Amino acid sequence: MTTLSISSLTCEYRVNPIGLDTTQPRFTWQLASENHYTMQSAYQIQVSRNENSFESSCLVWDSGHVQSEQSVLVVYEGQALLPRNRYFYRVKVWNQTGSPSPWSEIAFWEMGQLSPDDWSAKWITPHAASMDPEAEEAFYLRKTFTVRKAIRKATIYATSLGIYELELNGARVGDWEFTPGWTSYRHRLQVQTYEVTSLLQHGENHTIGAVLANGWYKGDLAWKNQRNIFGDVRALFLQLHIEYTDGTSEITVSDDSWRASFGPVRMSELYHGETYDANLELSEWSMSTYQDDNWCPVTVLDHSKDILVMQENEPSRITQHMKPITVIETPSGETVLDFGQNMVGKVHMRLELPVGTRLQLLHAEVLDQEGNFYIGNLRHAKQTVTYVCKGGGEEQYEPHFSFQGFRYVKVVGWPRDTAFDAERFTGHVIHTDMAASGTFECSHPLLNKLQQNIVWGQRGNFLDVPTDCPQRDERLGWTGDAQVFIRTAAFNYDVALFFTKWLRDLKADQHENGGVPFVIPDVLGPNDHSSSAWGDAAVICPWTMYQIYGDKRVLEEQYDSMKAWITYMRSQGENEYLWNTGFHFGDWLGLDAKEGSYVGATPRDLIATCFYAYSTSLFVKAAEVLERSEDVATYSELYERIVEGFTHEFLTPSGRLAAHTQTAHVLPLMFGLVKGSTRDRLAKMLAEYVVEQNNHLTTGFVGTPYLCHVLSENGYHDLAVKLVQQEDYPSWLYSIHKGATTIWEHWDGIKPDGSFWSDDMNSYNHYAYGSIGDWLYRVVAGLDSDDQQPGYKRIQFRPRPDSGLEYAKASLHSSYGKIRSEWKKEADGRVVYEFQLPPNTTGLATLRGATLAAASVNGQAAQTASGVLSAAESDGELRIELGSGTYSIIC
Ligand code: RAM
Repeated sequence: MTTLSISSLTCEYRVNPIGLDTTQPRFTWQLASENHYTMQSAYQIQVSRNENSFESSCLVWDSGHVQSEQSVLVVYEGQALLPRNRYFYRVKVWNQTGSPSPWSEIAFWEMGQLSPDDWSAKWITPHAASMDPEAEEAFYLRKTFTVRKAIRKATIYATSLGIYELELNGARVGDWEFTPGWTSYRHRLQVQTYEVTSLLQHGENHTIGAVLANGWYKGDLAWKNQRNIFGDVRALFLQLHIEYTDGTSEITVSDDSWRASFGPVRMSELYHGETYDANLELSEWSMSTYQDDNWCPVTVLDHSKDILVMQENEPSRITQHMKPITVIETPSGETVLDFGQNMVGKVHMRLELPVGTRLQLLHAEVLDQEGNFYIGNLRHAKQTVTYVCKGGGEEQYEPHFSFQGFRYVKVVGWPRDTAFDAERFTGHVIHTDMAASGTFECSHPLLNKLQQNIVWGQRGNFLDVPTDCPQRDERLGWTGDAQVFIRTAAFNYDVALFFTKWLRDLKADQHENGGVPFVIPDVLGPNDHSSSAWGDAAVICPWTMYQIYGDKRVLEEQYDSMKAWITYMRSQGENEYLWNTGFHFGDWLGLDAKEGSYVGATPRDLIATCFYAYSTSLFVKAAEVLERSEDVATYSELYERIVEGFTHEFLTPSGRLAAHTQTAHVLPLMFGLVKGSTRDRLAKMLAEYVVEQNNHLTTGFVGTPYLCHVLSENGYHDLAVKLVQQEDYPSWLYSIHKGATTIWEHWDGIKPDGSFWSDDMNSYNHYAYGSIGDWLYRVVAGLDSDDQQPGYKRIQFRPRPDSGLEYAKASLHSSYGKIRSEWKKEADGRVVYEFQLPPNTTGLATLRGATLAAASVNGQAAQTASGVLSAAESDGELRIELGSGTYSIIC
């Protein structure tokens, strides 16, 4: 009897997405089966224009029976897709014995606008003669229109220069935050799609309204008091398509018939907070009954439509509500809410205070040594929300166009005669609404807390762009930070779309000579040099997307950008195979830095040359995947030369490294630049450097992500375990003893004596050192991918019960379904492993020190257990090839 069925259908990584602009969308499905070792041998996909019929006359594509194991990102190859049309699809598969599944449930996707010709909307902004275009206030824009027929479907496409919120007939449209998100606005601007049929059901007259604030487009950005980086005029761009039940349709657009006004949002800036005067509210302004006679005209702005792309990643949303855990009266008499967690988002308040009460909320990450409210590390970012009450009952408010990074909120202006009520405040957590995908847990409570802190660091800094920090006047898409953290990020959340979008921005902002700006979107340029390990994001990130999601399209899209970065590096050095010139961030914040410097002691030319080699090796792999054989040959040769260049410059003939830091040893080992006895020697030296520090690290941004990997892989796993379990300074767990609930920028953000690292660059929410998460998942729990069959089509289980722990477990929702890798030590010395592989995958479990004779799989002999494809011992390891299913292996 077959139990084969299909469980989760996605199109371009999303469930029933609307507003796609790819003309070759890709489908992914998961198989469900109760049998061990279930593989797909063939599939069939049908796509229909009609939800209720898959008759051939309705089909725009029938793949037919395709002999293939592919169940992830299968490319649509049917008729040309039309803008705004909805398509319905279903999938059927056959397993390896030829038994079919039933047809899946029906899923759909909907196309968005496909070309500049699909737009008739105009960019609109208030007329400068009546409203100051540079005003701090948010603009309110509105338009009333009439509908006389029964509506079948209504869809809004909208975007803006600045950030916007939409209302339709008095109701907020959608629950997305900070639309249209942040892209390289000069080249690319995302359009959001909203299905609004239900908001247009009653009456003939309807009103669309939009509120428009500065956002990333023209507000303060970066630390140099820069404004108007992308442009100096805010504008709205909107098109509403209404389809009637009689088959006709109508379009309403942003044009010069709209009206504009100021309203209650007096000031709103991403860094600085928001000022809202409820007495200025325009009651029911987005209803058709509202009189807008005193509103101003708008004018049409000449701005490109060629930059418009449909929304590419998940939107930002409020994903969690947090209540204060306590109210603190500080030594200096401040009233401070403690939310118990350094978070990113905004505070929602429910107030019942007299008219005119001016309440201020200031946001901070930490309290100072004395326990007072501390905002020194925010630099120029004010993070201040001011609300003026209108009185007369309960009023609710949260800022619209500003987010804050905070754990503590100082409340100023609460009336003396009213008892303070903390229950009236709720923290709203906001980030890109990626699906949570992985979990890691072990027997060490502080390591579990570390894992939680890493996840919170990711949540706070994945707000449309991977930012370094979410609180001070920075919050930028630093390439180096993104590069070191991406692999960890891809364990905790599904980041496929998030990075696909960001990489397109990287490509858009890349310099003509291949150089990569320090931050993406680029707001620090023009800058004619790039830094190693930062610019390498151009290669490392697409390659990681391929490893984790098996996504070849990302490689195709980024291929020229990857190549351009290699070309850039090649043109930099005094000789072609060494990068020994120019500015680099080096081993940023390494503890072996000279007094007063941010740059660790590892020579920058060594770092640059190592990354030059590494990126070239990844580029060769990408060229292999895409079958660009000429590039494979050319760049393999280049790689060999760089390795020679590295060897010549940095290694002594007897195999010692000319630089004496931890990071200098980590990089060549991690990137495979040294082999044989040189490798052993470098690993031994590295171990000695760690031991010399009394088993502590000295590494910065560049060495830290790889340090434990390199130790574990070269026979010093015990040392890696000691390092990660250190609790005193400097270590990962040290910060937890100092109260950290996120990852800090500096190992000594708060020093052992309780004082702070200086104000000038001290973030308490900086994910870079959270890159240790990757080692916890891949090494300690042993859940890893295999580049030969990427996207977890083949899974490598390499658990390490010799990690000084009683148990460890990791899980991951991959494109194929759930994967688990767990181990537990029993009192009698046995180790119990649990592995779970989703259908249509296989895996190899490599168990150190285990023997065939002493191992059982699901209670049976290893070789004969159901689902086991082979089992053999070699080099002191037991290797078991597994088909899909769940296995309990006792050794
Ligand atoms: C700091 C950022 C970032 C780092 C750069 C070099 O300003 O916080 O983390 O990548 O410097």
